[in-house]
Amino acid sequence: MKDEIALLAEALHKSNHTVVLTGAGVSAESGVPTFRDTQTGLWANYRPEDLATPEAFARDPKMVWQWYAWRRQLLATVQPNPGHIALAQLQDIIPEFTLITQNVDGLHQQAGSRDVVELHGNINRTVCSDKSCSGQPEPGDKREPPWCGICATLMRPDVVWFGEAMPELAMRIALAALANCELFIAIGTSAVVYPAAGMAQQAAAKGAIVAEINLQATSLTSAAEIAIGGPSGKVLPALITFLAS
Ligand code: BJW
Ligand code: ZN
Repeated sequence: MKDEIALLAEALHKSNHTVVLTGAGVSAESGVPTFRDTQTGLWANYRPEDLATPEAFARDPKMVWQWYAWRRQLLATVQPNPGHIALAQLQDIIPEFTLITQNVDGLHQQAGSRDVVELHGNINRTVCSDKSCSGQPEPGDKREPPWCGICATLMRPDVVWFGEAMPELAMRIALAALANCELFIAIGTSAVVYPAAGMAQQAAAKGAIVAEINLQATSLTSAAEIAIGGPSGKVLPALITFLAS
């Protein structure tokens, strides 16, 4: 692993613009279950893929709302881990850096990362199901989900479900960065969910070096010039130490 970290450090030294794409694995060491981990307790019988859809919300809004409420409660108890902190430090020691995350937990920002491109939204924000409406619930509305104070439509978490488009601005920034970067690093993502899953290839097509940090092999591993098998909470701080030495 030491040799790969040295290779990645060298690639970072040479790169004028680096894009990092993160997934749920980066938050795993904070105690946030990865998306495709077995669900626990109350949710053991549900596949996340069956809950994170507009169809599930239309069918049973209360259940989907309660699943998100459960996840928000869990997030309120966790902290950024050394991997998040190392990525925030990286931003300050290399030239141009774009951090794109599929995570909705806000832990990169909590760790100090700036201008994070949130591809799948943020679980701590709530929006009206009518995306053209900027309403919020009336204070004290205890319904699950609460209703929009302007148009009385159901509120929903501000996240991207299957079949929904990415936030326009986030996607625009991400695509511009992919077209310009010299190094692309995928960290802690299974790379199965598009469009994020296609980003390594998009960057490579424009000439970028592709690197990966993951506990397991993914569809990206064989095509990556540098593949580091290990937990991001250990690999990323080791990388910072290497860069500083
Ligand atoms: C560690 C670690 C440690 C663990 N250190 N590593 C066929 C081809 C192409 C596309 C499609 C297709 N069929 C359908 C589609 C489209 C669909 C899609 O991609 N489906 C696939 C499943 C096939 N995509 C969409 O629908 C997207 N929208 C779209 O395409 O819109 C088109 C459109 C355009 C214009 C108008 C309208 C529509 C939307 C996708 C939205 C995904 N949303 C979710 C939920 C977000 C909200 C929430 O959190 O509830 O996003 S799904 C879920 O998966 C979540 C995640 O961000 C995302 C990715 O998961 P991630 O981060 O990779 O996590 P895991 O759990 O999969 O992997 C963790 C990894 O970490 C593992 O590899 C571990 O080994 C590793 N790991 N510990 C390092 N310590
Ligand atoms: Zn509304």
